Amino acid sequence: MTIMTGSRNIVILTGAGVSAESGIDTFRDAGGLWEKHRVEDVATPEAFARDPELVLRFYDMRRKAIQTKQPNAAHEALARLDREWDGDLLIVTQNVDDLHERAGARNVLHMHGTHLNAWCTACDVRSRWTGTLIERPPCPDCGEPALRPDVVWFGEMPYEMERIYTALRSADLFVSIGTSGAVYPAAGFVRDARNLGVETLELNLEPSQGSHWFDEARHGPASQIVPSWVDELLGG
Ligand code: BJW
Repeated sequence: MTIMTGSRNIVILTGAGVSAESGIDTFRDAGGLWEKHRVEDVATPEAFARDPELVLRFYDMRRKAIQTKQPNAAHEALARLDREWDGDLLIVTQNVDDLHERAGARNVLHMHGTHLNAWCTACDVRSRWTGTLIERPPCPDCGEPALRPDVVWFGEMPYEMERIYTALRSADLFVSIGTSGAVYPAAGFVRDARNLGVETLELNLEPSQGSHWFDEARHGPASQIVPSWVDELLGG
């Protein structure tokens, strides 16, 4: 099946698998983050209220690590598509790293937030943050020691849902890359897209939990299958 030849507006959802070959741990693969840390201990607002030091240490460690990583061929290919595609294109990433941007992509929406922001729970201002939070530094805006990682934990509302659904409503093609399809609402986008009559394509190492919902699925490492799909799309 060859889909997408007539596509003009594209929404791309990315997950941890797109950054795996850059050396950033995924969550649910063997050896992934949720094997080493319990979700309930580090990725809920209740965990942060109960043991802020544990949570801040977990995110400080990951914020430091991502700054040593580099975009891979999948990020580069998506940045090229972002540059050269003449329809609308939105990259909705669940990832909190900045590798799409460092590869040069411009139309990126971080629905689960970003490691490189701190969010002040006192004044609600977000500030770029590359250092640590464990020492409870003052907010650059209001001075209160009330900063938390600007990431979306379980039970919190992902960012910019309206903008995502607006893009899906005018899309011709929805592409899901490197995500297990385990976490909602992102895992539901494929069904939302189908209901809207949008064609759907999965690019993942292996079939995801929702693989059967896609019109087409291609399986393999993102660094290989994403560049070849982008070549196909831009060449066709
Ligand atoms: C490769 C590869 C390679 C590897 N190449 N591929 C019951 C039913 C339905 C929903 C719920 C429910 N109970 C609770 C909920 C809601 C809950 C939820 O979904 N829970 C599930 C566990 C069931 N969701 C929420 O709470 C969300 N909020 C919410 O729903 O608000 C209400 C709402 C209502 C209506 C509309 C809108 C909102 C919030 C979810 C927040 C998720 N946060 C995290 C942490 C972020 C910060 C951090 O990084 O620490 O986000 S959890 C974690 O999972 C992270 C990720 O973004 C997210 C998804 O993970 P991802 O990216 O898919 O990674 P993996 O590891 O799962 O998969 C990697 C994939 O890559 C695999 O398939 C590999 O095969 C593949 N791969 N190497 C290509 N080289």
